[in-house]
Amino acid sequence: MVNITEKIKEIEEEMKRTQTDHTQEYHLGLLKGYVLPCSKLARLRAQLLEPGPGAGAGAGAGFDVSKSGDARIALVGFPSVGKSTFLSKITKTKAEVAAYAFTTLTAIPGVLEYGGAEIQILDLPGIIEGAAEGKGRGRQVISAAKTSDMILMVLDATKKAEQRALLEGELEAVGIRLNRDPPNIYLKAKKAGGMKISFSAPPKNIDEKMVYNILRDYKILNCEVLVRDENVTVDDFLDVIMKDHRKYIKCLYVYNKIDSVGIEYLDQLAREPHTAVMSCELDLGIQDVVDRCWKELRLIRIYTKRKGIAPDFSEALIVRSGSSIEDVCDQVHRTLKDTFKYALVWGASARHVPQRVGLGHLVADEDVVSIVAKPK
Ligand SMILES: Nc1nc2c(ncn2[C@@H]2O[C@H](COP(=O)(O)OP(=O)(O)OP(=O)(O)O)[C@@H](O)[C@H]2O)c(=O)[nH]1
Ligand SMILES: [Mg+2]
Repeated sequence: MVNITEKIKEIEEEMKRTQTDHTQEYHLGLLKGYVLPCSKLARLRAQLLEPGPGAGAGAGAGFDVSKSGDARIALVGFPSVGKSTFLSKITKTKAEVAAYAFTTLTAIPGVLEYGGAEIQILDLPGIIEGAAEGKGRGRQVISAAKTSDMILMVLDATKKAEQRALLEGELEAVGIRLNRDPPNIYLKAKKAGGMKISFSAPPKNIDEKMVYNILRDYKILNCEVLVRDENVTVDDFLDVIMKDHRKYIKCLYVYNKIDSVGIEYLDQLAREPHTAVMSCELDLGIQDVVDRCWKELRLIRIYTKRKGIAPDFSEALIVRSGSSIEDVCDQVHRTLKDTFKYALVWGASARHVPQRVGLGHLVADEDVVSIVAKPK
């Protein structure tokens, strides 16, 4: 364990010292004929998170909290930024709040009710720089964050602006990619036939030879590669090769304690992408943060209705965005589809209400659906 973290440190320092970007680094590596530092780094970091020999006890294991509800949001941030205060505001769970750092020592789950949906909110201990390498409870916190559908990064508006980049760096180091899509590269390993590398457009940051060398570095000697994006970088390639260790998660950056900053700075923060501002102390902006989370999760609430009875709005069926009536049926019961005749839909997805639709109809948030079965 110590060995791996030490090796990581060494390479990081070497990379800092030589100040090469990864493209230059690649050329240097080629000349000298050794493995690229950036790819060595990627491999070591993956090793660090793998359970098993050499990784140390508990590596990669999160806190023991079972998932519940329709989605999970993890609260990630430095100590004393107000994560537990926020949890107490939006759920019935009371986590300990205090002015000193590391008040929360384990994962504390709470339930946020949102129009009939239930979202699990995971309050986590504060993390510090070096968390990715195992400082504090960093690795456990990060593992828990990795299991969530969304990360709510709580930041202190009164602290230096670098905190956000620092925290992002920690998450990046363990393979979490925030608000990004996987690189547009098709890579399929084959049994034989060598490497077939093609580009759908001339690439700007890499070339065929570089791709060849990275793949060879990972001993992927027989494969088919299609790069579909001209802006792909060496790092993107590593992400595709290490795809089992990468997780693409949505993130909302939330600046708390805006009661203590000037209006101009506040305005600047609020305009950043994927960002919301709040004050738990003054009860400002909390509902907006909750609404933004709901939007980012892109879940759809469906209220079901029986003939002649008003729908129950306190309980919703939750489906992912882009779902159809068929998905709604599957959510109710595995065999419901077999007796399905048609459905009646009230709400945003209906052209007129109620609209009579088939299994392929796409539903929208807060639709009311009544499923009509074939007579037996
Ligand atoms: N001024 C101000 N202080 C706040 C606000 N929200 C929380 N605090 C204070 O910040 C301190 C830390 O709050 P916590 O909720 O314990 O912070 P935490 O992020 O859970 O901290 P750890 O568990 O140590 O990681 C407490 O003294 C809170 O009263 C806010 O909106 N404004
Ligand atoms: Mg706390």
